[in-house]
Amino acid sequence: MADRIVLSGVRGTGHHGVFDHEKRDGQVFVVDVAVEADLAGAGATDDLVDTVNYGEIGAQVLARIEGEPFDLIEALAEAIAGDVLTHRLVDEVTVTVHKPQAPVGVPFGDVTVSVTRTRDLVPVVIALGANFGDVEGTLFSAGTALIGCPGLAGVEISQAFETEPVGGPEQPTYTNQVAVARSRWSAPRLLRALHRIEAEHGRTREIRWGARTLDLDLIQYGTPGSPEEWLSDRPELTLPHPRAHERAFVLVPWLDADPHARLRVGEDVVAVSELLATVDISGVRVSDADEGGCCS
Ligand code: A4P
Ligand code: MG
Repeated sequence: MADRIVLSGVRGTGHHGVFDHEKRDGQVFVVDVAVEADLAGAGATDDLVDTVNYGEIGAQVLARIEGEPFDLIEALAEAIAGDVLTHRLVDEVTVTVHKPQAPVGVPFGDVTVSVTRTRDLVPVVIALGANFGDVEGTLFSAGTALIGCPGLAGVEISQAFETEPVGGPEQPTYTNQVAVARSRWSAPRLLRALHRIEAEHGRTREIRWGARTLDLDLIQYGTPGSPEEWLSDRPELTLPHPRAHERAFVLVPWLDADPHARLRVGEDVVAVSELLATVDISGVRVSDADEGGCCS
């Protein structure tokens, strides 16, 4: 069950309606908004930037109630839902518009219209890595978990590549893959789901860059330059992933999954195929477990 914020009974006078007298005289509209968003971050940090500010939502709702008149409360509800979905943590919103003084022609208590809308799917890139335990089985199972993740659609996973370890203590060869997908969830919610999948595969965090049963990194969220692109330099979620552009073990599988892949590097957006020309790919080869194709 997802986290929710509910703001109910936002009230104002508007001029929405099909009849001339409604447009002229106005009447009371009442709006309830229920937002689905990941609130675990806010629960941990106690910081307003990690949640959806219900004050801002209330102001948007009132502006719509008092603003440009619509004929139908369906259209008013749709417009409010669109406004609320511009908040980047919001995954889904249900807007209910009440029109208690509507010209219904019979005695009645209330008339309401409810619409539920979700964010547009956002392209995402996830890197998988493992070098401890049953590596092949873990990566297969993690790929299956990504495909089954309710927050993801259209998951496509690259071939597996064996890669020499980069950084960290002496450790076994890695197997790396990259999944490209589209996300229904905000970046923090998606990262939380990735951490859950890691934990289900026995991942513990003791030595940074040390051997691991499974590492799932969110490399990029949103097409670079698009309004959905998630840029963050916060330690708990840095996007795009700060080291992806210099790591053959990410770039090679990513290009395999998406030949048109592009990554933001600072102010620039660079084709992954171009980035590959700038890194050493000698330690990367198609895994014996995978057939066909080669990167080098
Ligand atoms: N975090 C911040 N941003 C992100 C993000 N975009 N994606 C936070 C995922 N996590 C992100 O991660 C440490 C913290 O980073 C988390 O709390 C998370 O909220 P971690 O997975 O616990 O630790 P880690 O993986 O050891 O650290 P890090 O910095 O993610 O390491 P890297 O950069 O992933 O490097 N060599 C080969 N050949 N193949 C590999 O896969 N992997 C690493 C790990 C080193 N060398 C490797 C490979
Ligand atoms: Mg990691």
